[in-house]
Amino acid sequence: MKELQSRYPVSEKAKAHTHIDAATYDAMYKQSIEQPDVFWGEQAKEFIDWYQPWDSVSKVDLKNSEINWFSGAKLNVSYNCIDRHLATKANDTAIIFEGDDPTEDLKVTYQELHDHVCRFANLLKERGVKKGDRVCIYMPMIPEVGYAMLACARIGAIHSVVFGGFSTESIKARVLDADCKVVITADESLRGGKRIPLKANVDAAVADCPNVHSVIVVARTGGDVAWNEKTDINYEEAVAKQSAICEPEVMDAEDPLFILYTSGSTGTPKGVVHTCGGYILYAAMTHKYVFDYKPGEIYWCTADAGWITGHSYIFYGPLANGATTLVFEGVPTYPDAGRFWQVCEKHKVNVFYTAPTAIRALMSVGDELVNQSDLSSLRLLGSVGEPINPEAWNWYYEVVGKRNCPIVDTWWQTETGGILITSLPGAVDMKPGCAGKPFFGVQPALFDKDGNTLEGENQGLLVMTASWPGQLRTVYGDHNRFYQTYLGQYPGNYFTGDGAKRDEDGFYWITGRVDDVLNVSGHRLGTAEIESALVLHPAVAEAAVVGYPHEIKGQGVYCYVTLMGNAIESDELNTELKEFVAKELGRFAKPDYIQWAPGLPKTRSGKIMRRILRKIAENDVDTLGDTSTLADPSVVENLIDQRIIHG
Ligand code: 6R9
Repeated sequence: MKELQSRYPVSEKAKAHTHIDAATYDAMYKQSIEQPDVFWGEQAKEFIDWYQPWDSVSKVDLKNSEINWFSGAKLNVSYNCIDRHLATKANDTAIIFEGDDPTEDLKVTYQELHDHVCRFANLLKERGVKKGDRVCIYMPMIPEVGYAMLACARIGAIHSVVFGGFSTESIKARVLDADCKVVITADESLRGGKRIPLKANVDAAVADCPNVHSVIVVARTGGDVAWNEKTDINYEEAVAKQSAICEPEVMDAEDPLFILYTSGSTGTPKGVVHTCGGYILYAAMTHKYVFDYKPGEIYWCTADAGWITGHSYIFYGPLANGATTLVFEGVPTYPDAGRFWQVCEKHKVNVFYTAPTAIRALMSVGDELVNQSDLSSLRLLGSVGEPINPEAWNWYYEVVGKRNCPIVDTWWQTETGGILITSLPGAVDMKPGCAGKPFFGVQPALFDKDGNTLEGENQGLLVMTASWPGQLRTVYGDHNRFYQTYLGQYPGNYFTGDGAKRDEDGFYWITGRVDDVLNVSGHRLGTAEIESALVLHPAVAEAAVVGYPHEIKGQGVYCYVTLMGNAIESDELNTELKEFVAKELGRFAKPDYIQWAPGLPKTRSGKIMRRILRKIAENDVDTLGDTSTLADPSVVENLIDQRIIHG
């Protein structure tokens, strides 16, 4: 492998393909900052079809948590993702489905997508779903998850997609928080040849959700499921009776489009709310420019629909642009660790967007499986979810992209709706490990913890000093929490929760979360959530959870557990507690290590000193820092002695 360069200039090939060259980027960025309303007004006309124009482009007051884009304008997101393409693209492929089983695939044209979505929308209406109602979607990665989302958008219902890897408890909490009355699910999902009982998980969840009156069940595997005649609806039978015409509901630009729950540093997950107009504009525009998407190209984002990346860059952004988007049901390692590359060859994928954790895992099995597939269709590679370490970047660039594909390292969040910082492929040089430069209209700044602006080459807390159309508008049911979490810390600014460095060229390098949020295989997990799950177990008195660097997952989960007086430390209990967390939260949250902690290091005021726990978990015990505020220093010595040394 060639030596890693610290900077890769924009290639001639990328320049020849791009919508946005360096000069255009500079000019457009300048206008987007100096005349945001003029800029966004023009973009909104170019990217989106509106039933009625806006009264004002932006009405934003971050200090008072008021964010409005395109007030007064009317549109429908499903119309923008489907109907408007029918005149020219009815027979073009909208969705390529690639099943878990490599022999199973399917193409869905825009006309077929239209008909599926309309039938589904009519079914929802028949079940009494109206504009503004919340619908929970807990589905495998099959085209129907997209139909369900777009059907909600069509009738103005607000979807809340719950990742198919979440457990019963997580579904229940989300259904109750948003008071969803309808749940859309499947009998089972298929991942890596294994069946996961989605319907059974929903059944257990809705047993405690008295307002759920309908559970719509897609038959994915045909597996046996319990059937409740009062609530359960067989999707295939029910949609067959529906008309393939459903007029889109005329929505206000600021009507909610969806809720998506995400982990924070405290309390239960927050229902991030995105609205119709600003979100769809931002998703469409970033999809076109960041991936330099051109009509006819095959685009594949490997995320799950249960995360924001699946929302914005599998469904909404690509479909708004009339793209062909690939929906993959399986996992990167089934039937073998060459699956991603086999799928790229099979469907002649041009743009491939995945996460560093997947890249690291596939890198660890070697180059051979990559080289067995013909990857000559690839034009551009993307990365999202966590910082990509330069070694993984280099492998992605050399072995997967054959030095022929730019890599876009895209930094963004559930809350931002779309990509905020990245290097536009035809305009900005690439630096491995560096997210790059702000997208149009995005104004990053670095603050110290007191909110002073840090100028020039510097490192600090990453904030946004101005709004952009894709920004979240509130936390569902708790506008005050929205303010406290994002806007109140540095009034007038959006606080990201991430730290960053800005280099001499004005490029941003994300250093990771500065709060108690872990990033495990690209999944956001609050340490507080794992702690709350642990203390639900009768043997656990107290728990503290920290992250540590993990070669493949980015971060691993390390727990310190203090048992109840009558409980006894044992390997069996250790395993049981790990399984308990997996059951409460989902398998991806399963702790890597649990260390028994007779006591936890606390300040005299009783605050757990996580800084010390992190050091011990990282096996970096020589520089514990200031320990003078510890109530009982012997606690730390014990934890150091008993620490788990991992590879
Ligand atoms: C899109 C998504 C958001 C958090 C974010 C940051 C981390 C995402 C990144 C990245 C470095 C990147 N993150 N992309 N860190 N470089 N390119 O992942 O949303 O699940 O809400 O996570 O992920 O820490 O704050 P979400």
